[in-house]
Amino acid sequence: MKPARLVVVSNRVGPVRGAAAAGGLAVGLVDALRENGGLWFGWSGRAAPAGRARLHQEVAGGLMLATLDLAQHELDGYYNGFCNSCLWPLLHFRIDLVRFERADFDSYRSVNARYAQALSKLLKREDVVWVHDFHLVPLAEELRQRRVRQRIGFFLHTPFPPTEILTTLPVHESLTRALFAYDLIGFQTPEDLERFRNHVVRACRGRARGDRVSAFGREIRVGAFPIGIDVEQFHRYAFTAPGSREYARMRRVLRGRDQFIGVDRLDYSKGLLRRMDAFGRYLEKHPRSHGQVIMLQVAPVSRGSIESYRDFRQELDREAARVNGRFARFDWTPVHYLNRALPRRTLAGLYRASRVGVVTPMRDGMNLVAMEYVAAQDPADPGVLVLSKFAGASQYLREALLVNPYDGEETAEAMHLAREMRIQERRRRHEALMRHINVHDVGRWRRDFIAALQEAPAWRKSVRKPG
Ligand code: ADQ
Repeated sequence: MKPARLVVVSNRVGPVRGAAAAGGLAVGLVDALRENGGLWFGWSGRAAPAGRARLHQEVAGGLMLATLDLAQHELDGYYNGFCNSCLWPLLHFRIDLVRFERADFDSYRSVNARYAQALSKLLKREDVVWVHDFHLVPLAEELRQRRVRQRIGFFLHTPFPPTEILTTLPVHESLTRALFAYDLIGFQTPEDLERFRNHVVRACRGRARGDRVSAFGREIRVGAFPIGIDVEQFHRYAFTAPGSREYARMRRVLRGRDQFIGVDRLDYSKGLLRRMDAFGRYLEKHPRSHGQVIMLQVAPVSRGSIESYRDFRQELDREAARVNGRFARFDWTPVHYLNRALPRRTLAGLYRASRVGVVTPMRDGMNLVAMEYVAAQDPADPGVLVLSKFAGASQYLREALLVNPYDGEETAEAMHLAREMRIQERRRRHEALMRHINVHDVGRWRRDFIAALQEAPAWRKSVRKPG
């Protein structure tokens, strides 16, 4: 059954027309909206002077877009402050990097209230509302206070941390209570779901039975909905790449060398420092690889205005330079490092031209790069994926070479095994990985979530008191 209208709310809206080029999530959401005649609501991406923050409405590619400007002080408090300097590290188990400021939390609440105020006026009676990610936890609670009774679901793209970590946040109860204003909460993996259930029971005196969780006087539905990629689109790019001039150039540059590839936003959760270190260990242990392999790391700058990100970037520059300084020869530079976003077609070609995909985050909700790398491979001669045990994707992509990214020796050894792996085993693993990626694609993710949201019981003010 299709909802009368789907309303998607996410911090960033669009692009709609260039969604295929932006890739990942944008494609999945645009398709969901197209199927369900939808509205997409969120931040405009612009900072406006205080008091002049406006709501923009437009029709783009057949969809309604409604976006709000944020004032600079809101971007500082809500976005750079509470979202990216407090919640993001906390959700990735990095209490050491968390910077909690009550003023930032107040800003987070007030931006969510402002979003709710604007959105509540746009909603129709039969709408189904799907809210995305940690920027917007209090949105449903704010909407409920404005008498919104439609079904509202929430999907968390990041991991859900253990209760011991979450409860270090002084406002954890306020956030958990806010989650109970949704009708359905979706997580990436059964492990995240289990940690949420455990948190509700241990920290909130709630109850958890199957897909029902109750606390704060409400019972809601929960589930694991693993996100996937748009496989067809990636195949199209990767399978046409070998005929292109750009691809021929990529091969020429390699001159028969084996390429290891990493593609990540420049974020400390992605494990780039330890990956460089592991690559250095690999080179040290396998001198015969010298001159024969290169590591291409593509890492566009992300959240560059936040101090911890700037520090991290400098450290990474140093680490890449250290490996190059130690091993490079006049005719061979082992680490190639690009700080840029690339078009999807180029990315697909680079994946395909790479013998090993190195995806080693310290912690990650899912990780779409791992799936993109596999989907881009030539099934007759596929490359090998080295994947962190701490990415959500490792729960599903069991035939990758799974590593503990904290163990540099183990990661280096996996790089070696990946490069040396015989073709029969590469094919066997690739086939098994593709079975998951084909079945659990982005279309299935959104259809499963929307169906579960529609089946969730309608909002009632107070259901069961936890007993
Ligand atoms: P991210 O942390 O952004 O997403 P990921 O899942 O790897 O991580 O997705 C990144 C996307 O950006 C991929 O589609 C990738 O191709 C693209 N990308 C990265 N570097 C690029 C570059 N240089 N040029 C062009 N494109 C680039 C969050 C969570 C993840 C979760 C996703 C989806 O942190 O855990 O998997 O949402 O839920």
